[in-house]
Order: sequence, then structure tokens, then C-alpha cells
Amino acid sequence: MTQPSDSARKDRVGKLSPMQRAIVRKPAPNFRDGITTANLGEPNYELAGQQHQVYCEALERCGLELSSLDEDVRHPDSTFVEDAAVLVGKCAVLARPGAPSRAGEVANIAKVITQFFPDIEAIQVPGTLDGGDVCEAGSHFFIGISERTNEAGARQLSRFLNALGRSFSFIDIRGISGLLHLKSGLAYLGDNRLVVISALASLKDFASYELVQVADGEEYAANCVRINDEVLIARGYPVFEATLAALDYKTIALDMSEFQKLDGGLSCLSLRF
Ligand code: CIR
Repeated sequence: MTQPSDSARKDRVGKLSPMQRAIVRKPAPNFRDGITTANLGEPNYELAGQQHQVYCEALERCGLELSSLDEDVRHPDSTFVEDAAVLVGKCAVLARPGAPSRAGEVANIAKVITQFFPDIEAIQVPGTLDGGDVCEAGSHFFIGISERTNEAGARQLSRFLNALGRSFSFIDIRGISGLLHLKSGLAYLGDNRLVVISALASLKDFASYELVQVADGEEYAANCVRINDEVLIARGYPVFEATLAALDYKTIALDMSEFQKLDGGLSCLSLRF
């Protein structure tokens, strides 16, 4: 495991590089057939479409130009595009999703990614890796080992990161119930700040960061997304919203109910760069 160098530390304390673009995919009509453990009821396709539209408008308000992909009925979870790739500078690493029903999503995303990224790498058998398990914090990357991302997949990604001059650490989340992906409970806000759920807060890997701990009962709010000068947050988590306001962040609160029913959050719905 490598630790951040001094220059990497400075980098992550300073301003985040501006983001310019996002890849998104509309929910498919069979969206309700996506994988879930949430037990929150069946998602409504029309409402999911509306929430997705508002999400896309929010990305545009943050200054991003969108590459909006058509719905893909072969893959009910394909709106969660973040899981199909990890973007690192000029390199895109194609993921290898841990859920067999999601394997075919990668080739579809690869078509658009190759338009923007000159260097393409890919996670190979026996590795599995979901993009939702990878949290970029400046030039350091936290890689979750989860039910979806195995150690072989995490090690493969770490070798790519190393070659690209990034540092990394592995965070094993398999013992944390209710956490599908690392980013379900962790987000980087810039400014050397990490948003964490309480189950992750005491990890020594995060000791050199300022932690913004979400309140118990507001765990879903941890999956927020800093984009340029704004932070996208899920609507309905008042303690977290007030915490970010007190830290002077400009927030955009979005209804995420239909995606939450499929264990999805704000970060999962786009690939940003
Ligand atoms: C799944 O279980 O794969 C989807 N229903 C949800 C994926 C959410 N993605 C993410 O957290 N990055």
C-alpha cells in the first residue's frame, strides 16, 4: 500500500481540477428489475426518469457538458454508469462488475469512453471491480474491497494507479452491513475533507483528513458529489445539509428515492471528468 507523497498531499488540499463533462445513461423501462437489497419497495420508472432528468440538469448547472446515452434494456442497472469504469487523468480503466448481470454494461460504456480517453486499461479475470468502490481524493485513491470488488481487482487497479503516479489504499468494507460500495459511505469534498459514515470514521487510513461524519440515520447522505463549486446531495437529510452549509459549501439537493430503492446514489449516476 502506498501513502500519499508530500506533493500529493498539497495537491489534495488545494483546489480540485475543474470538471468539464459527465457521461450519463437514462434509466431503462425495466429499471425496476435492477439488483437491490434495499427493501424500500419497487421503483417507479416514470419518477426515476424525472429524477434522472433533474440530476442531469444539476450536472449542467455545475458546468458539465453531458454525453447522454440511450437507455439499455438488456441491463436494468445500466443507469448506474459509475460502476463501469474508473477515470484517472487521461486514462480510463474499464471495470469488471462483480454482479454477473452487469458484465455487459462495460462494453457499452467503453464505446463512449474511448472518444475522450486516449489510454484505456481494463480489469481482467479473476479480478472484479465496481467503480462505486473507488473514491478519488486528489491524487490518492481509496479502493474498497467489497462484495463486488475483490482483492485481485483492487490490486490490478492499484498497479494502474501506481503507473499513473497516484497513491492508493485498500479499505475492506465486507464487514460493514448495508454498505454496497465504498462510496455508499465515503465521499471526497476537496479541501482535504472526507464525508464518512460512522462505521468508517475511525479508520487510520482517514486520519490525515478532516472528517465530516454523517449523523446516524442519515447514512445515505454520505454519497454526495463535489462538482466544481457545488456539492450534489440527496434531499431529505437536514443535518448533513446544515453541516455542509456551515462549512460554506453550495449544495444542490436532489430527490433520489427511486435510485435509493435499487441501492444507488448520486455518484453512481454519472462518470465525471
Ligand atoms: C447494483 O446493485 O449494482 C445497483 N442496483 C446499484 C449500483 C449502485 N452503484 C453505486 O453505488 N456505485
